[in-house]
Amino acid sequence: MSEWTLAIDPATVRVLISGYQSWSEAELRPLTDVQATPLMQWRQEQGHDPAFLPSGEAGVWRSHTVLALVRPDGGGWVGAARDATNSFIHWEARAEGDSVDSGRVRVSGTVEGPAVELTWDETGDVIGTLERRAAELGQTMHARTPAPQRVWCSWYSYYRDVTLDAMLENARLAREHKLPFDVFQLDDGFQSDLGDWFTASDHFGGHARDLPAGLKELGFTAGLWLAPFLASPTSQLFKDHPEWMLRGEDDKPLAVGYNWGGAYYALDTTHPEVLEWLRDLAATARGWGYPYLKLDFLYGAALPGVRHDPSVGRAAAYRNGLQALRDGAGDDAFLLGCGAPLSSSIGIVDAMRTGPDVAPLWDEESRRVWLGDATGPSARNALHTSLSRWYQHSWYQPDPDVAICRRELSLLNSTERHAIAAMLDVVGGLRASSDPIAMLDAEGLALLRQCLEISTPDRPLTLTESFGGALTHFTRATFNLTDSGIGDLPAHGAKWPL
Ligand code: 9PG
Repeated sequence: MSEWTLAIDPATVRVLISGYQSWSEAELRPLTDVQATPLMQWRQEQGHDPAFLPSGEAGVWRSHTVLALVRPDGGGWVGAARDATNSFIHWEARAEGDSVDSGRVRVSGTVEGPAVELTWDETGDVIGTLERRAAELGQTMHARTPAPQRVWCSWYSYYRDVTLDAMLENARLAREHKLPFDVFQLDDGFQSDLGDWFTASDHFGGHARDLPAGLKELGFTAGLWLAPFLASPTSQLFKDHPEWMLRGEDDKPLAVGYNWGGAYYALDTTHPEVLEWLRDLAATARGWGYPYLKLDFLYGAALPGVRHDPSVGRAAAYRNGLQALRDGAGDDAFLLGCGAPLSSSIGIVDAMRTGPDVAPLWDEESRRVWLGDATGPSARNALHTSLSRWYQHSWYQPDPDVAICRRELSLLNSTERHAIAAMLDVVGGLRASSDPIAMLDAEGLALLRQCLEISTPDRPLTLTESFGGALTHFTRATFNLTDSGIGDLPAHGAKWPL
């Protein structure tokens, strides 16, 4: 463990943190605030690293891979790591004392896995130093940052009820309206069970391999969602290979989350047969005609547990599993990580979800505030976290999730839809939409076209001011994530362009 003590009044310091995986919060907050941690244990392992949870304490902030502390003059300190290939890096900043005379901040950096060098810079320019250290990490890990894709994704309007016909109908309409999508991506719902990717669900109306040819004819690349490290207890995969599962101390398969109506398990990626199966899965999807894969719930392979090969640490186990998928899909496949340990994926994925899911509603306050869980789907949570990870564009193409341009099937108002569009421009990564094209009127289509315009990532103007606990002041837009208007900025709104 490396430690530093800063002689500074904690009440004057802001902290910028990045949570463990795609859905975990990233925030810019006064150091003396409370870092929320989910009240329910199952939300801890599904949204965070259970081995290094958000503290839940006032004045104690935990962050993964990088951490920054900001003084009122915009200078401060940046902690980072030289490498995250096979290690997890845990940062903690702790406020002690509360006055100019006795106040100090203690910072620690701990590496789980093979030793890596940590950097700790005092700087007059936190923004620039964090960008530089992030870029160096990206270079060391051979980050892939291909051109951002413009993706239509089935999830946020069809959810698990997606059908082959709905995919083709939306692609046909997109072509008719000359919407500039590159990829049509089929999400969760086509498969018969979690882990049984090769057999179709009853309602899908076909097989996943039936889709790519039709999309190609319409001028689109086919994309497919997989949660390749997961298996449900009802799946054939689990029945055939119980010995492939990550286990708990009790030697039983470990429940790694609750979704799809119950608990699910994860594959043990230190098992050579599992790696072979993963290579085969990705190669098969590629063979069906999907050069674009959204690889979801990847955190499952990295959870603490009992593994076939106990000499492999969990960061390395995760990375080996991800590499097997890359090997199977081919070097020229486009891989989007999701629900994934972030820095551990650099150099293997092309793009990465950098926040929780967008939803057609602004905020779910009861879950976020009362259950301490801001990893749930909402426009507010997605903006909050993706904006606070702006510097990660040197690790992969950031994917801040979909725009929502429709008015039907949505509780978002036009101010909130505009704020999502502004966020997509500022983040400057992947563009995605899930709106049924038939639901878009002229205004909706115009907003969608705007959201599909590729831009370069923007930079923050300042870290010493923020509206709503996230990084909100950029050179191209200012965001108000609070529930009240601030000057001429409406609640849940963005001033964009500035
Ligand atoms: C498909 C979806 C979409 C979406 C992904 C992911 O913690 N959770 O319970 C949780 C459930 C679903 C979820 C994220 C978190 O959404 O982000 O885009 O692909 O899976 O099931």
